[in-house]
Amino acid sequence: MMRRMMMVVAMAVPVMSAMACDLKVESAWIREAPSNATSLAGYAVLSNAGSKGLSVVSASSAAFGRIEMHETLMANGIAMMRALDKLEIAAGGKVEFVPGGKHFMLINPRPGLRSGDAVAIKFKDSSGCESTIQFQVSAAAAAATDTMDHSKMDHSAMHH
Ligand SMILES: [Cu+2]
Repeated sequence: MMRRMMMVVAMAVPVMSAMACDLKVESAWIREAPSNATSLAGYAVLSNAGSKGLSVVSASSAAFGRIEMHETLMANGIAMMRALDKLEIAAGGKVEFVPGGKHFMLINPRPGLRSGDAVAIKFKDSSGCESTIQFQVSAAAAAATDTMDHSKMDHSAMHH
């Protein structure tokens, strides 16, 4: 009985992954950080190609212990971060994760991630659809797009 269950699960996987998700993730990159960093920040443009609203409910990767979705808020001139348990995207809408704004908090990174590396991150939306996106580790993208020096924010000390 157990063996039969396992077979069914294994056969279901290719069908799921071949299904096109309404969630699209583009311009995905991770800011390169010193090798002792306890968390990295990831950025991307997320859009909903479907005709109904969706929400991103989780992100995970073999390269990180945990991934959270954060937004940055200014309070009395100090940047604070808040964790989002899900991210809603309207039909046809898009949400940008950019330095100084929303970001993926990539906690406990695998050591040795360097500019030029690609890291797979799996997203799951509210319909159960999963899509795996390659994020490029980059130092150059950080320099080109940074408007706020997020790298000096001590993520590890933040309370969520
Ligand atoms: Cu954060």
